[in-house]
Amino acid sequence: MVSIEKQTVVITGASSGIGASCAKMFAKEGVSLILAARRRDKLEVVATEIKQAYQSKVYLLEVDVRERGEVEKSFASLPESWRNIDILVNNAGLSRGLDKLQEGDIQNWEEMIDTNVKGLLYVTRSLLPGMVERNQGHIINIGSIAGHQNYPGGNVYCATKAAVRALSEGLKMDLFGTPIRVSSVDPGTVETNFSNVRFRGDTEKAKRVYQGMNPLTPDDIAEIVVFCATRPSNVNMSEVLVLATDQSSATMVNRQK
Ligand code: NDP
Ligand code: 8X3
Repeated sequence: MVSIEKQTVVITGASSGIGASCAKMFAKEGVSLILAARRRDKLEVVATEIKQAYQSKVYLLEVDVRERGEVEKSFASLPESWRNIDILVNNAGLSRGLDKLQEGDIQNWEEMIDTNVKGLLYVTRSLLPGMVERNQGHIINIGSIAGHQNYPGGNVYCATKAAVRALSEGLKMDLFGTPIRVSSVDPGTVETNFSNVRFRGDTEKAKRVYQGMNPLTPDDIAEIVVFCATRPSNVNMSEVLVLATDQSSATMVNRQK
Protein backbone atom coordinates (compact mmCIF):
# COMPACT_ATOMS: atom_id res chain seq x y z
CA MET A 1 0.00 0.00 0.00
CA VAL A 2 1.36 3.38 -1.04
CA SER A 3 0.70 6.44 1.13
CA ILE A 4 -1.57 9.10 -0.30
CA GLU A 5 -1.23 11.30 2.79
CA LYS A 6 -1.55 15.03 2.07
CA GLN A 7 -2.89 14.40 -1.43
CA THR A 8 -6.03 16.26 -2.50
CA VAL A 9 -9.04 14.15 -3.37
CA VAL A 10 -12.27 15.33 -5.02
CA ILE A 11 -15.35 13.18 -4.48
CA THR A 12 -18.58 14.01 -6.28
CA GLY A 13 -21.83 12.84 -4.74
CA ALA A 14 -20.20 12.87 -1.31
CA SER A 15 -23.41 13.77 0.54
CA SER A 16 -24.73 10.19 0.68
CA GLY A 17 -24.09 6.48 0.16
CA ILE A 18 -20.92 5.39 -1.61
CA GLY A 19 -19.55 8.94 -1.93
CA ALA A 20 -19.96 9.68 1.80
CA SER A 21 -18.26 6.36 2.66
CA CYS A 22 -15.42 7.16 0.26
CA ALA A 23 -14.97 10.50 2.02
CA LYS A 24 -14.57 8.75 5.39
CA MET A 25 -12.23 6.05 4.07
CA PHE A 26 -10.03 8.59 2.26
CA ALA A 27 -9.97 10.78 5.39
CA LYS A 28 -8.40 7.85 7.28
CA GLU A 29 -5.51 8.03 4.79
CA GLY A 30 -4.73 11.63 5.76
CA VAL A 31 -5.78 13.33 2.52
CA SER A 32 -7.41 16.74 2.05
CA LEU A 33 -10.93 16.35 0.75
CA ILE A 34 -13.07 18.38 -1.62
CA LEU A 35 -16.60 17.08 -1.19
CA ALA A 36 -19.12 17.97 -3.89
CA ALA A 37 -22.90 17.55 -4.12
CA ARG A 38 -26.06 19.66 -4.32
CA ARG A 39 -27.16 19.27 -0.68
CA ARG A 40 -24.83 21.37 1.43
CA ASP A 41 -26.51 20.36 4.71
CA LYS A 42 -25.75 16.69 4.06
CA LEU A 43 -22.18 17.51 3.03
CA GLU A 44 -21.74 19.41 6.28
CA VAL A 45 -22.79 16.35 8.31
CA VAL A 46 -20.21 14.20 6.49
CA ALA A 47 -17.55 16.90 6.89
CA THR A 48 -18.18 17.34 10.63
CA GLU A 49 -17.84 13.60 11.24
CA ILE A 50 -14.61 13.45 9.25
CA LYS A 51 -13.06 16.50 10.86
CA GLN A 52 -13.83 15.18 14.35
CA ALA A 53 -12.54 11.68 13.67
CA TYR A 54 -9.46 12.44 11.56
CA GLN A 55 -8.77 16.19 11.80
CA SER A 56 -8.96 16.24 8.01
CA LYS A 57 -8.98 19.37 5.89
CA VAL A 58 -12.32 19.48 4.10
CA TYR A 59 -13.59 21.90 1.46
CA LEU A 60 -17.25 21.77 0.49
CA LEU A 61 -18.54 22.45 -3.00
CA GLU A 62 -22.27 22.87 -3.40
CA VAL A 63 -22.60 22.06 -7.06
CA ASP A 64 -24.99 20.44 -9.50
CA VAL A 65 -22.81 18.42 -11.86
CA ARG A 66 -25.45 18.80 -14.60
CA GLU A 67 -24.75 22.53 -14.78
CA ARG A 68 -21.66 22.97 -16.94
CA GLY A 69 -21.09 26.63 -16.03
CA GLU A 70 -21.53 25.90 -12.32
CA VAL A 71 -19.04 23.02 -12.47
CA GLU A 72 -16.44 25.08 -14.34
CA LYS A 73 -16.84 28.06 -12.00
CA SER A 74 -16.73 25.92 -8.83
CA PHE A 75 -13.43 24.29 -9.70
CA ALA A 76 -11.90 27.43 -11.25
CA SER A 77 -12.60 29.39 -8.08
CA LEU A 78 -11.01 26.92 -5.64
CA PRO A 79 -8.50 28.63 -3.33
CA GLU A 80 -4.90 28.29 -4.52
CA SER A 81 -3.99 25.64 -1.94
CA TRP A 82 -6.86 23.40 -3.11
CA ARG A 83 -6.18 23.52 -6.84
CA ASN A 84 -3.75 20.62 -7.30
CA ILE A 85 -6.10 17.68 -7.44
CA ASP A 86 -4.43 14.27 -7.18
CA ILE A 87 -7.45 11.97 -7.19
CA LEU A 88 -10.92 12.47 -8.64
CA VAL A 89 -13.71 10.07 -7.68
CA ASN A 90 -16.54 10.53 -10.18
CA ASN A 91 -19.33 9.08 -8.08
CA ALA A 92 -22.32 11.47 -8.41
CA GLY A 93 -25.08 9.60 -10.16
CA LEU A 94 -28.62 8.36 -10.00
CA SER A 95 -31.33 6.28 -11.57
CA ARG A 96 -34.90 7.40 -12.17
CA GLY A 97 -37.68 4.90 -12.80
CA LEU A 98 -37.64 1.31 -14.00
CA ASP A 99 -40.08 1.61 -16.89
CA LYS A 100 -40.14 -0.05 -20.27
CA LEU A 101 -38.57 2.27 -22.79
CA GLN A 102 -41.86 2.62 -24.69
CA GLU A 103 -43.45 3.91 -21.49
CA GLY A 104 -40.43 5.86 -20.24
CA ASP A 105 -40.54 9.36 -18.81
CA ILE A 106 -38.29 11.49 -20.99
CA GLN A 107 -37.51 13.86 -18.12
CA ASN A 108 -36.10 10.86 -16.21
CA TRP A 109 -33.87 10.04 -19.18
CA GLU A 110 -32.58 13.61 -19.36
CA GLU A 111 -31.78 13.60 -15.65
CA MET A 112 -29.83 10.33 -15.80
CA ILE A 113 -27.92 11.24 -18.94
CA ASP A 114 -27.19 14.77 -17.71
CA THR A 115 -25.94 13.55 -14.32
CA ASN A 116 -24.27 10.21 -14.99
CA VAL A 117 -22.66 11.02 -18.34
CA LYS A 118 -22.51 14.76 -18.95
CA GLY A 119 -21.89 15.61 -15.27
CA LEU A 120 -19.00 13.17 -15.12
CA LEU A 121 -17.60 14.69 -18.31
CA TYR A 122 -17.90 18.29 -17.08
CA VAL A 123 -16.09 17.50 -13.82
CA THR A 124 -13.40 15.48 -15.58
CA ARG A 125 -12.88 18.17 -18.22
CA SER A 126 -12.43 20.75 -15.45
CA LEU A 127 -9.84 18.77 -13.48
CA LEU A 128 -7.95 16.59 -15.95
CA PRO A 129 -5.95 19.35 -17.69
CA GLY A 130 -4.32 20.18 -14.33
CA MET A 131 -3.43 16.52 -13.82
CA VAL A 132 -1.92 16.35 -17.31
CA GLU A 133 0.04 19.56 -16.68
CA ARG A 134 1.41 18.25 -13.38
CA ASN A 135 1.96 14.79 -14.89
CA GLN A 136 0.20 13.19 -11.95
CA GLY A 137 -3.29 12.02 -11.11
CA HIS A 138 -5.86 9.29 -10.81
CA ILE A 139 -9.46 9.28 -11.97
CA ILE A 140 -11.74 6.70 -10.39
CA ASN A 141 -15.13 6.39 -12.02
CA ILE A 142 -17.99 4.65 -10.24
CA GLY A 143 -19.63 2.58 -12.96
CA SER A 144 -22.01 -0.30 -12.30
CA ILE A 145 -22.83 -3.87 -13.18
CA ALA A 146 -25.48 -2.03 -15.22
CA GLY A 147 -22.68 -0.95 -17.56
CA HIS A 148 -21.87 -4.62 -18.22
CA GLN A 149 -25.32 -6.19 -18.28
CA ASN A 150 -28.79 -4.85 -18.95
CA TYR A 151 -31.89 -5.71 -16.98
CA PRO A 152 -35.58 -5.16 -17.80
CA GLY A 153 -36.52 -1.51 -17.33
CA GLY A 154 -32.87 -0.55 -16.84
CA ASN A 155 -32.63 0.75 -20.43
CA VAL A 156 -31.40 4.35 -20.06
CA TYR A 157 -29.70 3.90 -16.67
CA CYS A 158 -27.78 0.90 -18.09
CA ALA A 159 -26.89 2.96 -21.16
CA THR A 160 -25.45 5.72 -18.97
CA LYS A 161 -23.29 3.24 -17.08
CA ALA A 162 -22.19 1.60 -20.33
CA ALA A 163 -21.19 5.12 -21.37
CA VAL A 164 -19.19 5.54 -18.16
CA ARG A 165 -17.40 2.29 -18.96
CA ALA A 166 -16.64 3.47 -22.49
CA LEU A 167 -15.39 6.80 -21.17
CA SER A 168 -13.05 5.06 -18.70
CA GLU A 169 -11.63 2.98 -21.56
CA GLY A 170 -11.31 6.00 -23.85
CA LEU A 171 -9.70 8.10 -21.17
CA LYS A 172 -7.05 5.45 -20.60
CA MET A 173 -6.18 5.66 -24.29
CA ASP A 174 -6.11 9.46 -24.29
CA LEU A 175 -3.78 9.37 -21.29
CA PHE A 176 -1.51 6.73 -22.86
CA GLY A 177 2.12 7.49 -22.07
CA THR A 178 1.30 9.60 -19.01
CA PRO A 179 1.44 8.33 -15.43
CA ILE A 180 -2.20 9.31 -14.89
CA ARG A 181 -4.35 6.32 -14.00
CA VAL A 182 -8.00 5.63 -14.73
CA SER A 183 -9.96 3.06 -12.75
CA SER A 184 -13.55 1.96 -13.00
CA VAL A 185 -15.16 0.50 -9.89
CA ASP A 186 -18.39 -1.18 -10.95
CA PRO A 187 -20.64 -2.39 -8.13
CA GLY A 188 -23.71 -4.57 -8.14
CA THR A 189 -26.45 -3.99 -5.57
CA VAL A 190 -25.33 -1.68 -2.77
CA GLU A 191 -27.82 -0.60 -0.11
CA THR A 192 -27.92 3.21 -0.22
CA ASN A 193 -30.46 5.91 -1.00
CA PHE A 194 -30.16 4.88 -4.67
CA SER A 195 -33.46 2.96 -4.85
CA ASN A 196 -35.31 5.66 -2.91
CA VAL A 197 -34.18 8.13 -5.56
CA ARG A 198 -35.03 5.71 -8.37
CA PHE A 199 -38.58 5.25 -7.02
CA ARG A 200 -38.95 8.89 -5.93
CA GLY A 201 -39.38 8.27 -2.22
CA ASP A 202 -41.51 5.11 -2.44
CA THR A 203 -39.68 3.54 0.50
CA GLU A 204 -41.58 0.25 0.39
CA LYS A 205 -40.58 -0.31 -3.23
CA ALA A 206 -37.03 0.77 -2.46
CA LYS A 207 -36.77 -1.65 0.49
CA ARG A 208 -37.84 -4.57 -1.70
CA VAL A 209 -34.68 -4.16 -3.81
CA TYR A 210 -32.61 -5.31 -0.83
CA GLN A 211 -35.15 -7.62 0.82
CA GLY A 212 -34.10 -11.17 1.66
CA MET A 213 -30.57 -10.70 0.34
CA ASN A 214 -27.33 -9.51 1.87
CA PRO A 215 -26.35 -6.55 -0.30
CA LEU A 216 -23.04 -4.72 -0.53
CA THR A 217 -22.58 -1.74 1.79
CA PRO A 218 -21.20 1.66 0.79
CA ASP A 219 -18.14 0.90 2.95
CA ASP A 220 -17.47 -2.27 0.91
CA ILE A 221 -17.17 -0.10 -2.19
CA ALA A 222 -15.24 2.71 -0.51
CA GLU A 223 -12.59 0.22 0.67
CA ILE A 224 -12.10 -0.91 -2.93
CA VAL A 225 -11.90 2.68 -4.18
CA VAL A 226 -9.20 3.47 -1.61
CA PHE A 227 -7.42 0.20 -2.50
CA CYS A 228 -7.31 1.35 -6.15
CA ALA A 229 -5.92 4.73 -5.09
CA THR A 230 -3.17 3.26 -2.92
CA ARG A 231 -1.51 0.86 -5.38
CA PRO A 232 2.12 1.44 -6.38
CA SER A 233 2.53 3.73 -9.39
CA ASN A 234 3.13 0.81 -11.80
CA VAL A 235 -0.25 -0.72 -10.96
CA ASN A 236 -3.53 0.50 -12.40
CA MET A 237 -6.68 -1.20 -11.14
CA SER A 238 -8.35 -0.79 -14.49
CA GLU A 239 -11.78 -2.25 -13.84
CA VAL A 240 -13.28 -3.87 -10.76
CA LEU A 241 -16.67 -5.55 -10.98
CA VAL A 242 -17.83 -6.19 -7.42
CA LEU A 243 -21.00 -8.07 -6.56
CA ALA A 244 -22.69 -9.20 -3.38
CA THR A 245 -22.20 -12.91 -2.83
CA ASP A 246 -25.99 -13.14 -3.17
CA GLN A 247 -25.85 -11.66 -6.68
CA SER A 248 -24.71 -13.69 -9.70
CA SER A 249 -25.73 -11.30 -12.47
CA ALA A 250 -27.77 -8.14 -12.96
CA THR A 251 -30.93 -10.26 -12.86
CA MET A 252 -29.96 -13.15 -10.56
CA VAL A 253 -30.26 -12.30 -6.88
CA ASN A 254 -30.52 -14.99 -4.23
CA ARG A 255 -33.33 -14.00 -1.86
CA GLN A 256 -34.38 -15.86 1.29
CA LYS A 257 -38.16 -16.00 1.46
P1 NDP B 1 -27.03 7.80 -3.23
O1 NDP B 1 -28.36 8.25 -3.73
O2 NDP B 1 -26.91 7.41 -1.81
O3 NDP B 1 -25.94 8.92 -3.56
C1 NDP B 1 -25.92 9.61 -4.78
C2 NDP B 1 -25.02 10.83 -4.65
O4 NDP B 1 -24.95 11.50 -5.93
C3 NDP B 1 -25.55 11.82 -3.65
O5 NDP B 1 -24.48 12.30 -2.87
C4 NDP B 1 -26.12 12.94 -4.52
O6 NDP B 1 -25.97 14.19 -3.84
C5 NDP B 1 -25.18 12.88 -5.73
N1 NDP B 1 -25.78 13.50 -6.90
C6 NDP B 1 -26.87 13.09 -7.59
N2 NDP B 1 -27.15 13.98 -8.56
C7 NDP B 1 -26.23 14.97 -8.48
C8 NDP B 1 -26.01 16.17 -9.18
N3 NDP B 1 -26.79 16.54 -10.20
N4 NDP B 1 -24.97 16.96 -8.82
C9 NDP B 1 -24.17 16.60 -7.80
N5 NDP B 1 -24.30 15.48 -7.10
C10 NDP B 1 -25.34 14.68 -7.41
O7 NDP B 1 -26.61 6.59 -4.18
P2 NDP B 1 -25.27 5.72 -4.29
O8 NDP B 1 -24.31 6.08 -3.26
O9 NDP B 1 -25.72 4.32 -4.39
O10 NDP B 1 -24.76 6.16 -5.73
C11 NDP B 1 -23.45 6.63 -5.98
C12 NDP B 1 -23.00 6.13 -7.34
O11 NDP B 1 -22.92 4.71 -7.32
C13 NDP B 1 -23.92 6.49 -8.50
O12 NDP B 1 -23.13 6.86 -9.61
C14 NDP B 1 -24.64 5.17 -8.79
O13 NDP B 1 -25.07 5.08 -10.11
C15 NDP B 1 -23.54 4.19 -8.47
N6 NDP B 1 -23.93 2.82 -8.20
C16 NDP B 1 -24.81 2.53 -7.17
C17 NDP B 1 -25.16 1.22 -6.92
C18 NDP B 1 -26.16 0.85 -5.88
O14 NDP B 1 -26.67 -0.29 -5.92
N7 NDP B 1 -26.45 1.71 -4.92
C19 NDP B 1 -24.56 0.13 -7.69
C20 NDP B 1 -23.68 0.54 -8.75
C21 NDP B 1 -23.36 1.84 -8.95
P3 NDP B 1 -27.05 15.37 -3.83
O15 NDP B 1 -28.40 14.77 -3.97
O16 NDP B 1 -26.80 16.04 -2.52
O17 NDP B 1 -26.66 16.23 -4.99
C1 8X3 C 1 -26.91 0.23 -9.53
C2 8X3 C 1 -27.09 -1.23 -9.50
O1 8X3 C 1 -28.34 -3.15 -10.61
O2 8X3 C 1 -29.65 -1.33 -9.71
O3 8X3 C 1 -26.09 0.63 -10.56
O4 8X3 C 1 -28.41 -1.03 -11.72
S1 8X3 C 1 -28.43 -1.69 -10.45
